[in-house]
Amino acid sequence: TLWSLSGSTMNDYQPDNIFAKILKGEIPSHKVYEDDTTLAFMDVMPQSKGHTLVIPKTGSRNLFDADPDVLSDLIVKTQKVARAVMIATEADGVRIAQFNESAAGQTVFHLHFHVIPMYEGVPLKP
Ligand code: DGP
Repeated sequence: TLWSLSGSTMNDYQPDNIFAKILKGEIPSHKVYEDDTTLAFMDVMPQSKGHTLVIPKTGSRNLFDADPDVLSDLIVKTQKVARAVMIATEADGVRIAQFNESAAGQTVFHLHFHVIPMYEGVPLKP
């Protein structure tokens, strides 16, 4: 059986997080894709050339509290964005990353997928 995650701070969505502000237009971003449910924009601290973030327009803290329908849509949109990023950057591959909670490296608590272009022989920036 699975332990219940309810009642933990992991369900806590803070509507004033940076990505919520980007969605509301309160903070500028370099948008690369947008539709009814999803926004993709350039990461301000890119780990490689073309590093892009894909986020749902609805609020989830991370993978744990995300609605399955939102997640399904988000991965399909991430596929679309990853293909476009591959072509635009002429990368040799793409890494998809997603972190949950601080211990795992999550710093912005609005669900997102990283689309990180990879170039043969080029290490990621820290
Ligand atoms: P994570 O560690 O998975 O929570 O990644 C958050 C990413 O968000 C990190 O790579 C840096 C990026 N980031 C933080 N603040 C901003 C911002 O204001 N604008 C943009 N475009 N990206 C941001």
